[in-house]
Formats: sequence, C-alpha cells, structure tokens
Amino acid sequence: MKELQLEAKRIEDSRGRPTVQVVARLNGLEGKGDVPAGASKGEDEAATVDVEVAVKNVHDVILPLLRASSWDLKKHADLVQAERAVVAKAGDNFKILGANAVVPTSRALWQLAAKLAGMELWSYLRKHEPAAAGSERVSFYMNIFNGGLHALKKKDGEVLGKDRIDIQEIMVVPVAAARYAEALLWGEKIDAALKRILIDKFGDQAVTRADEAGFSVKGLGDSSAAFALVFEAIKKAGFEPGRQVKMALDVAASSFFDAKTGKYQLRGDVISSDEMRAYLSGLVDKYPGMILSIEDGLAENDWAGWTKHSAQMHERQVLTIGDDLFVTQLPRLEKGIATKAAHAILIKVNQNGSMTGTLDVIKHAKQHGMKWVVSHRSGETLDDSIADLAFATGALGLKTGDPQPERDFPERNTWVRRAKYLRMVAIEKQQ
Ligand code: 2PG
Ligand code: MG
Repeated sequence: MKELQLEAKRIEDSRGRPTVQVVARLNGLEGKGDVPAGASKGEDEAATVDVEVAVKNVHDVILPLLRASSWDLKKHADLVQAERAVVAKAGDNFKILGANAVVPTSRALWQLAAKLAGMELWSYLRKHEPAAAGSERVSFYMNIFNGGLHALKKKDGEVLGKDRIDIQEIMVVPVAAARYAEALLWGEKIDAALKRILIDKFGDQAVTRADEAGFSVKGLGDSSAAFALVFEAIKKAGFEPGRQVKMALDVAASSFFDAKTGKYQLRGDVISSDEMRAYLSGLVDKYPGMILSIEDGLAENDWAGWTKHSAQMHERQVLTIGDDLFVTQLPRLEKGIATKAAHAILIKVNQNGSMTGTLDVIKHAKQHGMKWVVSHRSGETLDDSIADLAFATGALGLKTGDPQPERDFPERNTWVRRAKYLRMVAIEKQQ
C-alpha cells in the first residue's frame, strides 16, 4: 500500500464536541469515515484518546504501518489482514492508539475498498462477508422521546425521574411499512403528532428536542406517562398501535444504577433488580403486543438479573437487547450466550473499535441464533455507513434517533439521524 494516503482531521459531532474524520485515498479514489461518541457508555467500550493524539496516531503510526505492507486493498482478505494488524497495534482494548483513531480509519478503508471494487458498501459487504450477510427487512428504531443522560441538563441541577424521564429512549418502530421511504414518513407523522400533543399539554417552553433529536419535556419525570403519550401519538397519526407500529425502549439502566448498593433509582425511588424487572413487565403487560424489544433493561453487570429478565420477556414475546451489557465485544457476548442473558445484541462500531471486529461479533451472534440491531451514538456525525451495515447483514433494526422531519430541521448539516434513514431509502432504490 505504498501509495495509500490517510488524512485525519478534527471535526465536531452533533453535540459540538471534537471527534475525528479520516479520508483514505488510493488510485484517484477516496473513502471517508468518522467516529461518533456516546454519553451513556458501557464500562468496557473500546477506549479513546484525545482527539489531537488520535489524529497524530493516524498519521504517525497507522499510515506508516499500512504503507510498509504489501497488502492490496483490492483483495478483501488483505483489507481484513490490514485491519487486524492495526487493531493489534492499538493495544489492549485500543488504549494505545485509541478507537477514535482506528474506527474512522477502518471505515474509510472499507469505503475505499468498496470504491476500488466499483461497489456500494452494502453490496461489497454482502459479497465479501457471506457469513454476516442477510437480506431480512430492517426495521427503523426511531427514538422520538428522549430521557436519561440524553436529556438531563445536569449543569442546571436537573434530576432524573423528576425533571426528565429515567428511560433514555422511547422508540417507534413502523413494522408494517412496506418500504423504507414509507417507514421514514410514518416516523415523521408520529413525530408531528407527538409534538402537537406535548405542546398542548405542557406548553411551548417545556418541550424541547434532546440529544437524539426526539422530544423531551422539562418537569415530566415519569417514563410510563411519556410512554402513554407516544402511544397516543401513534394513534393520532392514524396508525394501529401494535400492528402497524410497535414501540421499543432503551432503558439504559446502568445510568441510574448504583454499583455500591446494587440498587436502581427509578422515579426517585430506590429499588432492587427484582423490582426493576417487575416495573418493566408491568409496562409490557399494560400494552399487550405493543413492545417489540427492551434494550439495557438492567445494568451492565447485573448478569443474574438479565437471565431472569430475558426469560420473563421471552414469555411475553418481547426481545431483550444488550448494549452496555455486551459493548459489541466477543468476551461479553460469549458470557451472555452461556448465561442466556439476552435475545439480541446492539451493534456499535465504535464500541468494538473496527469494522472487521464488529463483523466478527455479528457473525458470532448469528451463529448462536441471536438477533442484532445496528446503532448510532448519541454524539453523531453525517457518516451514514451504519445503514449499509444494517442493510447488508439483514439486521433486526437500525436504531438511529428521531426521523428529524425537514420542517423542524431545515438544515441538512443537522441531519445526523435522518441521513442514516435516507441512506436506507437510497439503498432500497438501488435494488
Ligand atoms: C445507546 C446510545 C445510542 P450513547 O445507549 O444505545 O442511542 O446512546 O451513544 O449515549 O451510548
Ligand atoms: Mg443503549
């Protein structure tokens, strides 16, 4: 790869925080990749370094390593080998180079490899990674009511369960939409209906949009009440709840779990793991057939609780999804399989640290009969490659925030969530 060029630079994510973009160039073609960042992070996520250090590591460590090799990016096996070599150099869980140096490089290299092959990324993935490939329809997991650390204004002294809801994400999933364009439109209609309901009930001032562009209401701390409002919005938008549109939750329970006491703090009450499970079962039972899945219903190290929770939810035909629980990493996934901790895994490329590593995790989940949902991060960029990953692998879902209707988000450079849904629409047109 003597001729390869890598250009890394600092860009801003949707929270205005610095992150890294890499452009890879070869033979007059280029591939681009960004790295997003989370707010509710799992403790075992791939480590990052300062943005300046990450940029320097791309130029001073990764580029020389790749240039000195005889790998050929036109050969898929070489791309994989090159990536594995970079990961090996990154140190234990990416502590030396930083996942924020490796992820954008990895994404840029995969985009470039697809271009060199004259293919779209999704079709390159399907062709060269048959063990991960799938053609199942992907459901949109659209987060229209935001809570938890994505909505809380800590600097204003706000408290979870009082000023903002504890549950991080209440999502609508247009399961009966026949095409991706239709799913996006349904999401926009529900977003509009919810906006009207919230403003009528709480007034203009209290209703804002939070980190993932979904709504948040200052002073509404009860997650169940927010759930009921989203349910109402689905009906008001003209859809049959449970049949046309289902709902999904990301509880992000680690964010209100106290590891010292082993207790959860919900709506201001201190409760046990058993009580937390009972709360979730109660919500599911109140809306039969409505909830498709619950992500991170319990904290990331409450393994015993997870096994019971998944058994309980299985009886109710609700899927449990591990995000902080698995952090897109094989050892934690293996433990989860052995203990029957969850039915599905959330897939985040930057939790894992590379595209190849992420695909290894998807393949492993698939081999063990688990489902996967490909996800963005709360601090995002316009990089839309997770749509290609979701589509190519036939994921259960693509979770990438609010649909960001154009009337409320007139500027395209703010479409960090919408861009991924639009990419799915574009991919569908290529079929
Ligand atoms: C999550 C994500 C994305 P964050 O918990 O699933 O919605 O949030 O990026 O803050 O970890
Ligand atoms: Mg999550």
